[in-house]
Amino acid sequence: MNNTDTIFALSSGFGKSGVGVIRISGDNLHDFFAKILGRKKFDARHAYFCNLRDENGDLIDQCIAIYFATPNSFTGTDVIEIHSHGAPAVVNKIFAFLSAQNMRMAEPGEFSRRAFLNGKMNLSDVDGLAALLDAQTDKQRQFALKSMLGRDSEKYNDWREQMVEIAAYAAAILDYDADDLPKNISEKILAKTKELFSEINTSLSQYNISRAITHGFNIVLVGETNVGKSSIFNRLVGHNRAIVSDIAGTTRDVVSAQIDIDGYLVNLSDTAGLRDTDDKIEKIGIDRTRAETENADLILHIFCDNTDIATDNKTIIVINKSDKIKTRKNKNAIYTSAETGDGIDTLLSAIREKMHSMLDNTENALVLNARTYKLLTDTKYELENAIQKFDGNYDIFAEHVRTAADNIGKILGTITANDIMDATFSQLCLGK
Ligand SMILES: Nc1nc2c(ncn2[C@@H]2O[C@H](COP(=O)(O)OP(=O)(O)OP(=O)(O)O)[C@@H](O)[C@H]2O)c(=O)[nH]1
Ligand SMILES: [Mg+2]
Repeated sequence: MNNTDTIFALSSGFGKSGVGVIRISGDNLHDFFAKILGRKKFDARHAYFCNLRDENGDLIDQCIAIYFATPNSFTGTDVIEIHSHGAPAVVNKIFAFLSAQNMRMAEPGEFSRRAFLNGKMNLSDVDGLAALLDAQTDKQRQFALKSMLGRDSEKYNDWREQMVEIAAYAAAILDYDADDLPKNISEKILAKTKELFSEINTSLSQYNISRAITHGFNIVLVGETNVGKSSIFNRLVGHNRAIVSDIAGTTRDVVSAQIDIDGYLVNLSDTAGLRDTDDKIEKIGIDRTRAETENADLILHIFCDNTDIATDNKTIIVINKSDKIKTRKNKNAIYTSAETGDGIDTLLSAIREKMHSMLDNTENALVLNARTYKLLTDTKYELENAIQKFDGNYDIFAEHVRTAADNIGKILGTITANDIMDATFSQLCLGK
């Protein structure tokens, strides 16, 4: 991948659409823009009407074209946006024209990569952008947008700066007289490290929240065969997605559907009924049920009699076929009838309550993915080591905190070990 090539891609969705937006990024696009516009003078960030013509002068399409001059563009390079009609034939013709101009099709994520290399975004912002582009529901949009606009990187930068400062003071304790340093500096840096450790620990504990918002809140229906799991599943999804029959063991595989509840993405899974069986396929299905249960944020345990079993916070006990039950003895269960619709609203309210109690008021949760979670976990362990193994040796303490800061730097994609070293004394005021 060459970062100085001129690259292009369709930035809008491919397919029949009113407008297609083709983005071009390169080092000097000024003359090319003048050529397609047929005028020498133009302003950057100004929309121009353009009769886009191929090499033979034949009209390709009537477009709007905008020129963004480096560094004031998404990628930091020169950028041109061509807004053509969205028909695939038009877009393909423009692609052929651009290829003939010594430009090439961008690789996936190459525009963002340039934005990162040109300092327009750090890796954490890029993670936020990726989450935003994936957003299907309103809550996902809100969550990702904050991250993309730098809320997460602000927090990472703040943590990192504090760690650099702590490491610098720890190193200074070795090299300077106590009189030259702020009062009680050793206690202060230890306390500060403990504070950071606890903040990072809290953020890590919110990983599940981040996962549930970005990838969906997992709800799994489990229970014995024939209790009506698939029937309830269909009620919740709103159509007959899963097969229902009075034959025990109808559902053998996991059947999933995504629904939007109050702006949250919900992954709802119907599973194979639990029973002792010799059937090879059914057994595999039952194993899958168990695996789904492990990944569940909420389990709907379905029965069809007045069962009274203990439950945990992650489970809602549902007693189905209420149309056949005379007395409702279980006060902790929700009685439903997938047949008549009785109790389905109550069940939905209970689901909502569980979901909101896990996911609401988590404005401060970081958008964590596997990469950032791993690096943040490493950071936590470095701080933990700094605190727990501290025996008056500030050298080792500083080293742990520096490594912790390095890990945060890796999250942002902005740091090398030298960076920390350089920062150590230059940015500090040692009290004199
Ligand atoms: N009377 C009554 N029958 C129901 C109700 N819900 C489901 N049934 C019937 O119970 C039978 C089993 O329903 P399913 O939804 O297939 O049950 P399941 O738990 O998914 O069963 P498996 O997939 O075999 O584990 C079907 O004949 C349904 O029509 C209900 O609320 N009342
Ligand atoms: Mg079923």
